[in-house]
Amino acid sequence: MGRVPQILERDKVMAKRRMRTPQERSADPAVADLLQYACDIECNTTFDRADGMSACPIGQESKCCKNCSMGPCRLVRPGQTGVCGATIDTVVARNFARMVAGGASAHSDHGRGLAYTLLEVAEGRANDYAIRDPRKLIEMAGYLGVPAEERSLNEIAHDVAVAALAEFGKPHGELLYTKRAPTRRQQIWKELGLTPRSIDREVVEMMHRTHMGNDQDAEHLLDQAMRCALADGWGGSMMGTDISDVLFGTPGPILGEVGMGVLSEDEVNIVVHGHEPTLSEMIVVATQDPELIEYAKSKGAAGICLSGLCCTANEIIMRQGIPTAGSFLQQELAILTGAVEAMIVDIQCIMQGLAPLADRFHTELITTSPKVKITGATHIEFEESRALEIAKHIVRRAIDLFPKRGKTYIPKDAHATIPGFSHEYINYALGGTCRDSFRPLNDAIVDGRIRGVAANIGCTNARVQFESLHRYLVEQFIKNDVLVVETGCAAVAAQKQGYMTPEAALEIAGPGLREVCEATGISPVLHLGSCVDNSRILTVLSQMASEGGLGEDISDIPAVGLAPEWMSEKAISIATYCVASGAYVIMGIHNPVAGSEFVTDLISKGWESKVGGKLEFITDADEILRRTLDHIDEKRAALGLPEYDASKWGRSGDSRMKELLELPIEERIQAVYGMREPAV
Ligand code: BF8
Repeated sequence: MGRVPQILERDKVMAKRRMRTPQERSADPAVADLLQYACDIECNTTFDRADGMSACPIGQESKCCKNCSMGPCRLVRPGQTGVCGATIDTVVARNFARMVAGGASAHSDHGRGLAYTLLEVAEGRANDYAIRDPRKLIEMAGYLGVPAEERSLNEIAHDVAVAALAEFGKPHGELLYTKRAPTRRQQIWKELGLTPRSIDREVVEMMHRTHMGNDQDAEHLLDQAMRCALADGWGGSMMGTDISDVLFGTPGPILGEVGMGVLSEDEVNIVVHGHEPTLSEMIVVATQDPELIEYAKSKGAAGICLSGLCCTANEIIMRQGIPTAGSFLQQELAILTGAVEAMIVDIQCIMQGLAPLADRFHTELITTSPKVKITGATHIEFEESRALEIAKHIVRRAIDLFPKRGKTYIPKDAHATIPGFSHEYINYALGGTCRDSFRPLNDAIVDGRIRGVAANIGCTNARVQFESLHRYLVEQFIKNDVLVVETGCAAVAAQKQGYMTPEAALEIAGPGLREVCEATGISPVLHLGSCVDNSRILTVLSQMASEGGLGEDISDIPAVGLAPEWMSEKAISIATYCVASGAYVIMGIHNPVAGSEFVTDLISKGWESKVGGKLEFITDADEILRRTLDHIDEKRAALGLPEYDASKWGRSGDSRMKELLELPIEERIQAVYGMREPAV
């Protein structure tokens, strides 16, 4: 056991609280090791701050309203209302709805940024970028009603970008991408008035309706929360994913490495952190520039080592194979290693604690987005028209810091992974070259080799042991023949467990899932990308529904969505759009609507009878597992599928996978996934 972290001078006020040991704070031993090191060198991290300050019990259950200056009102006694008379149900529903609006705005503004980049590329004003997946561009054109025949790629890209931007604020009509949902789902939305009109409109209306003196009916408020979330999932996020694929390539399987051990002892370490691939993709190019590599050598470094954190990491590992240093709660730890010359951040999930921490080391924290400045950080604003020039400037600054590097502490922790399972690649992997199709996946579920699907997504959260829920649940799912798909920080956890390699199938997957993995070469846990790429899960589910054999709607599929360690408003928006799309979603940590029994019931049983999906907050890992498997089995029964029976499978004797696993990993990737298309 490690020592209990020391209480730093400025935290003495917290001294009465028990601080967790590093092992209690993290299920990842390498992270626990770094937390011990943080304690040894007296560095304060998010874990110390979480231990030192309890979550506000009133706010935690949404029993506080601060939407006007007659409050804030704390509704802590039965029947108590706010000064304006707002009931607890209204207050709780409003708070939840505002979380949805916050999350939807973040994802969608990210998508808007990409649409502007596409426009600049089409107009010849961002020449460091190119259209790398023309097929996807033409597919987008189809969804957005843009003519593609006998037109140049730039002409199509221009009109696609303009049409995408119009989806944010068009005065009439409905979001065009909602047509990608199964027909039955579209009907449900239409009947209930939930089809989003335009993205900004739904977010603005949500904020308007939660302003003092407006919508004061919990159910009505939460209907708009669903419409707002749908504008994120089937709008901002989905277009963000598509445009990223158009500009940077649609991902396919690629070899990567994950863990803090990807940081280099003798090279210049540059860590990119945040969400937008526009910046990180240019940093990738700059770090591979021979001139800059020579410059790094002139400063005594062996070269340049680029790695990623959070969703930026997901974006660049699945397209370029750039290693991932870690997820959300590892951002401070990366700096703590003393080995990072520059941490380059753009938007979302960036802790302000990074700035004072960087001050203790030689690390430069560089903000780059016009939307994000952090006091104490260096701001170098990124412009698409000068993308590579700016990226090179930033890399050069990082190199200049290498001679100032002091003592380092990099855990030996790096795990092989094969990310990059886009919708298109899953189609290929499971369908085969001549029959792009989800048929074999559906068949595997129908016959029971695959019991069902779990989409385990979302954040890590300093209030619970780091990755403990992700690690436990994903392992149990695959042991129980549940195929797992992952995005965001959850995906980082599974990669560190080694579950995104086919070896995991042989080692721990249940017998049916193992047969499918053996036959197709996929791993039992598939990496679908960043949080914006949860939209890929929507399109995968839609195609499964329309493929046949699993009902006619997303709500019929034996699948569950989970965010057991969520922390951000984006996670709430994702959960809400998944539920509104028909999915059962389980989130952990705490129930943010616990203040109202009515709202808690409404988003579970109420939403289930309304839209077929439901949202529940459950903290116990075994209960999450039980409910997930029960739901999958109930959906199987409702479809008339055979009862799940593990004893039927696992006698295939297919030795091809074993042979392949003996090959060096690069050769194996070529042999199993050799169809990965090079970037155009
Ligand atoms: O968008 S999973 S901590 S990094 S919010 Fe943030 Fe949560 Fe990570 Fe990506 Ni998503």
